[in-house]
Amino acid sequence: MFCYQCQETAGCKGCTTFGVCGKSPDLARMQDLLVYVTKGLSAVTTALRAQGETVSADINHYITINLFTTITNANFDNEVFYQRVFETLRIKNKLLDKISDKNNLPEAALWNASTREELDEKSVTVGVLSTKDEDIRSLRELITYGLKGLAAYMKHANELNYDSEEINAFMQKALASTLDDNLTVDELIALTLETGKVGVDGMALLDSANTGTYGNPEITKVNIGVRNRPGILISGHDLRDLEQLLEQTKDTGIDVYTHSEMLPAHYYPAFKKYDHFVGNYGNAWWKQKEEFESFNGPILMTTNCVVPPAPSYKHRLFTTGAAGVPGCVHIERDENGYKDFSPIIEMAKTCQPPKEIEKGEIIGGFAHAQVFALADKVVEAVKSGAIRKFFVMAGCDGRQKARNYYTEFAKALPKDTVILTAGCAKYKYNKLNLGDINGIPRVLDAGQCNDSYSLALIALKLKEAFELTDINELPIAFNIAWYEQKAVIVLLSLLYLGVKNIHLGPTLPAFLSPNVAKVLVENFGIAGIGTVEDDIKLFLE
Ligand code: FS2
Ligand code: SF4
Repeated sequence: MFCYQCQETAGCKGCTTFGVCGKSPDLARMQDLLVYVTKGLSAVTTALRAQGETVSADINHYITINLFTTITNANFDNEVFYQRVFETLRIKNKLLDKISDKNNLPEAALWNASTREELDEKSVTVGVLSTKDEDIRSLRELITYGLKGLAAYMKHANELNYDSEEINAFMQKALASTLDDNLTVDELIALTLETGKVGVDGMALLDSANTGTYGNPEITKVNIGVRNRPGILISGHDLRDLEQLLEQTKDTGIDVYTHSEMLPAHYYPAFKKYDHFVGNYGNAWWKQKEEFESFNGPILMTTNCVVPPAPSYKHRLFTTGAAGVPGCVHIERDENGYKDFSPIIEMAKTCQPPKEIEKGEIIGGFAHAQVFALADKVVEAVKSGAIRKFFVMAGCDGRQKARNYYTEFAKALPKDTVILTAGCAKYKYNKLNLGDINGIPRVLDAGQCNDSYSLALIALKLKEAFELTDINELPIAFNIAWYEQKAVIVLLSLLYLGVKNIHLGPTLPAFLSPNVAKVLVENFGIAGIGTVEDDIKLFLE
């Protein structure tokens, strides 16, 4: 196996014997094969569009979920990948009949198989290292990982009946382009930036889906303690799953708690009507082994990040959507999107209430509409000097010790600075009680990682308020933590919006070849992190 798609890749180079995340070599090669056949299918759909034909929403969605299942910590069930490869080939073979000229199609579009042995054999030949040129490989993977992140966001929007033919068509064209040996480094760099542009469109679509369905997030205090009734813990990013779970648990005597990236659900007006939606339990994804143990009740994982569960609570772990763990019950949607969560509810009734691990409240809900409502106050605080600088510290959390940098950085920031956050990165500093500036909390949480879009809108709004021509003239610094591929699409989107000098840590992606890294450094001022002391000095200069 060879995988270097996430920040925790072994030795900052690549996982070659077993994934640090728990991905086995067999799973890795089948994920590689699913990406390969999905690119092949995308080449076929792209050719069909060029012939003037339409591609159905079902096929677009199938491609989206294929990519999503290969994201770090989403799906550990190898059987799912065999099935998805077979189904992808079936869909593609049907479409191939409609192509008038097959001569220009890549090998991945024409390859076919009917037995598991054939899949096994092929899977070891189509991985990352099958692209020999280091720079081409780096750019192909950068684009592919950005598209995986975008696929995750599209899937959530699709669940709420929001979709975009332009985004789907671009994603498939870009996937097909990563198979094209005629593309030069410069052309692939241009495609990388275009991926960032469509990334903005994708995040905007999901923002419309979430806020159009559940209202605009508003300032909210979220309880982090527990009650004395049995509970269900829901994690991941899918708000439609949460809505269905809340509906189905009404009046059952069961409470519902969020974990990790589901915390921002509390900020949406639509979920406030549920008395049994009690609070947030625990921290970021990587602490789930201890926290799922002490929660005592069933846990529903709607997306990544899943940590392969310990035997002690594995029977209590359920998955849905793109998430999967062999041996755990997976709950499928029916053709109308309905999910029957009764096995989870029945189990919860037999469980002890959660063990309390903390008490108190945290505050959040500072997505674009809420911050725009406070814009006068914020602009005034900047003009008067009460706020000297904003620090965008969005992104991901992870298990590496080096990430304590972000806690120390937040603690060391001067009291006239404000942190803008989104994603699970927030857990490094959202319980530090950093105080407020004239009533504006010093940590403003916009929401999930996709709500980094809100942070970009807030920056653009400030640019307008201060009548600046360049976003980089604002008193905003970007010190972003990344882990998996959704952070890659967020990064590419920020680059597309013209944000310069982003610091990215705790380490730069292993998939950036020295030449590609050089392009990012020279054109965008991308940099890694140093010591807390040096970085604060640098940022405040
Ligand atoms: Fe955290 Fe994991 Fe949000 Fe990532 S829970 S690293 O999926 O997408 O952020
Ligand atoms: Fe390694 Fe990350 Fe790939 Fe898992 S996803 S195998 S940890 S690089």
